[in-house]
Amino acid sequence: MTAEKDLRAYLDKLRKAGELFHIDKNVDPKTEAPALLKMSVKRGKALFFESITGSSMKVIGNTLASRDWIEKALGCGNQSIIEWFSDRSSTNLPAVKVETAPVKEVVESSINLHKMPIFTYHEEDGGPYITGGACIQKDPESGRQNAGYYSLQLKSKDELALRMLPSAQGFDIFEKRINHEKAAEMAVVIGLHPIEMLATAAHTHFDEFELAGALRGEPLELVKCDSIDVDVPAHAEIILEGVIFPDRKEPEGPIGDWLGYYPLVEDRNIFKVQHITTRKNPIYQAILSGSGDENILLSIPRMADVLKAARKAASGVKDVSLDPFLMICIIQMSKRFEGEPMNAILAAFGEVPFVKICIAVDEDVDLLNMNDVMWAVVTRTRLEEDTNIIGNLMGFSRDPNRHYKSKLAIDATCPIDSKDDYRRAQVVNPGIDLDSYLAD
Ligand SMILES: Cc1cc2nc3c(=O)[nH]c(=O)nc-3n(C[C@H](O)[C@H](O)[C@H](O)COP(=O)(O)O)c2cc1C
Ligand SMILES: [Mn+2]
Repeated sequence: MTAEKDLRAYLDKLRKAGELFHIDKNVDPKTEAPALLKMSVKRGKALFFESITGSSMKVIGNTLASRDWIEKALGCGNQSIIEWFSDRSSTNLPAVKVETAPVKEVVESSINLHKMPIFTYHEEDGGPYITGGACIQKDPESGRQNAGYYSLQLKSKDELALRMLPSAQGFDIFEKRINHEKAAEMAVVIGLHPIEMLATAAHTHFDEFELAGALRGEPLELVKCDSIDVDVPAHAEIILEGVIFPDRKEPEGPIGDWLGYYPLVEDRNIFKVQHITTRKNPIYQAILSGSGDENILLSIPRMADVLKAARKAASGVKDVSLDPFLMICIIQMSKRFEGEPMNAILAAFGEVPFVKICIAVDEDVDLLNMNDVMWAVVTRTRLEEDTNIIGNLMGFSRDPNRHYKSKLAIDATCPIDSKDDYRRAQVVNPGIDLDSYLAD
């Protein structure tokens, strides 16, 4: 099954499945929209805003809604989305260029970002932020494109402060362009289908849109920007074309993040928008930190990476789960040798810098249920023998303890030689149908 081409067709599917809330009323982008979005996240639904004060664009938030839904929507069949992502991402499929594209339907006659529905998400945020913009640049040496999500803080009608951290591949490309004395051209793409969203968030060393093609099972269609040498998805909703100033920086931040804190305000390069094209009646995409969107974008590509790495490091790895908001990774395995769980855990730390705690569990533990995982930790871990604190690894820059670079590894699997002592007590006939016994 191939996925639909664009965000609109995906939203129709969400709507038909009853997974999309719709608000017709006019809503304020600071005092109402983010809080409403947060409510919809709690209920696991996407939220469509028909009317935002000060803008004629419509907005979609919590696009990816929930893992269950996205697994169904992308047609992963009987595979988990992690296995699906892991299998498909092992090859890449180059994009095809097209001459005409829906995203060129409208060319904005003047640049005024204040007319876009850019939300201010948290009480102490430094200003409105574009959080759902896939930022695309071309490597001047290889000619390959790179995409990543970097938040952009609105500074004026045509300028944004670019929160592109030095750890991003995009930052290297920006520096290379400057060193080659090329303009640091960049396109910001808003309004993508979930497949392109997942590819953009993935940590890959080749072109993210080739990964998108592999995930889709057919090449992605790209169209050339009008004012810069960058190619963008033809079926996106909005394209901001522009240039990053190499030598002009302004304070950026704070913006409340997915760990629930405000990171430090820092000076960042300014991105100047010089050209805007959109589809007719464009749909802007808002990503709230800590939302289902962020959870899925930060976890699914990374879980696929951990699955591959852990399977190389140890035998019997069945599944992994990753909660980015808790910085915890769980590896479920059927170990053959003592020590294998620690090898798998070290592989996970190597793959994902934001994992701070990694726990290995046996196959009889439900890795999506944190209570079950903690049950395994308290009943199966001999704390002195089965845990390691590993120091001096690369930490995570958004951890409020920025200088704290240690990680906790917990082997919560049963010792092989006394496995029988750890068998779970189970009621007889656990799948019995209670309803059929209840009085009417
Ligand atoms: C919603 C969302 C917002 C993000 N915001 C930022 C950000 O502001 N700055 C940043 O450097 N990375 C941010 N990231 C992480 C990067 O997008 C991610 O690391 C990506 O792989 C970077 O791609 P690159 O290494 O190809 O540049 C964000 C990720 C998501 C899903
Ligand atoms: Mn990249």
